[in-house]
Amino acid sequence: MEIQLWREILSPYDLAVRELVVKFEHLITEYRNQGLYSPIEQVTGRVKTVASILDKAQKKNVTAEEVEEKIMDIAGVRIICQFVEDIQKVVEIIRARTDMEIVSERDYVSHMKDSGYRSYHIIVLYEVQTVNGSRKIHVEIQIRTLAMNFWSTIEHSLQYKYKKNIPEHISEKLTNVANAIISLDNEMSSVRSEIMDAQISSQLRTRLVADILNNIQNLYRVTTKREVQKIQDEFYRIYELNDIDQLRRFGRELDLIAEGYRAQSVETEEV
Ligand code: 0O2
Repeated sequence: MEIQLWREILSPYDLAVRELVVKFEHLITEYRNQGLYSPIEQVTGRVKTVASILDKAQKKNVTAEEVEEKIMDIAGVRIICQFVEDIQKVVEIIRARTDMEIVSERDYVSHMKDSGYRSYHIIVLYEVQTVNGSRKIHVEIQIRTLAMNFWSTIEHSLQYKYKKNIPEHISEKLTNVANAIISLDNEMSSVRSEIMDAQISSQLRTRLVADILNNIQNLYRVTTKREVQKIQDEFYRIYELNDIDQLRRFGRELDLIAEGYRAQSVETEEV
């Protein structure tokens, strides 16, 4: 097949990957903006290289004409979670979506591959709009923890280096590491709620401080510099106490002050 033709073939896959990455990243933002824990930590995506498509086609006895129908992971999205429990949550999120249709699911998390590989795979059909009309594209979504991702990234590069014939002593080590990763994920799960609480309060604090600073900045426009300086000094004093409740209280007081100035300016405008 000509290079130009490959470009045309892969273009809708590229669009699908880019749209899906934006959509999943937006979910992270939504969770965090609502002060909630996000089961998704990171999202990446890629379109398989032509070389990798050709290798896979050859391995599976797939002709060039059958590639799009039979190779389901030309478009790939990877969702990384912090904890094993988050994987199921992400699977449920995907099952509930109306913008993608599940074709198949493979649970290599509960059923680890002989290689030691663990990940949850979902193949979906996803519709994209192109200049030639709409197209439904197969996309493989891989969902795994940070630890599983660490293992598979390393193992994948070794597979590449050794052309899938990883020496015995290395594959033994990889199996040991895969088992260590199961223990690591289990250990992390046992302190999941504490970690989630810590992350949520850190996010809340960051948002609270941003809101307070925003309010202080706006006050510069409506009151005297001296007055704002006093508020700012009070903010620094409370900030150093490292007490989220005091910070919250200060934020609320500042909201009331800002609200008061807003009301005053509306009255002035009306007069
Ligand atoms: P790449 O380079 O990541 O794109 P099958 O349907 O069983 O005939 P298929 O389509 O390979 O075969 O399905 P499978 O086994 O679910 O694997 C799909 C993808 O999962 C692979 O794509 C890898 O990305 C990943 N994967 C599966 N097994 C392993 C493994 O043992 N180690 C690592 N590191 N990744 C794995 P590709 O096309 O093989 O590779």
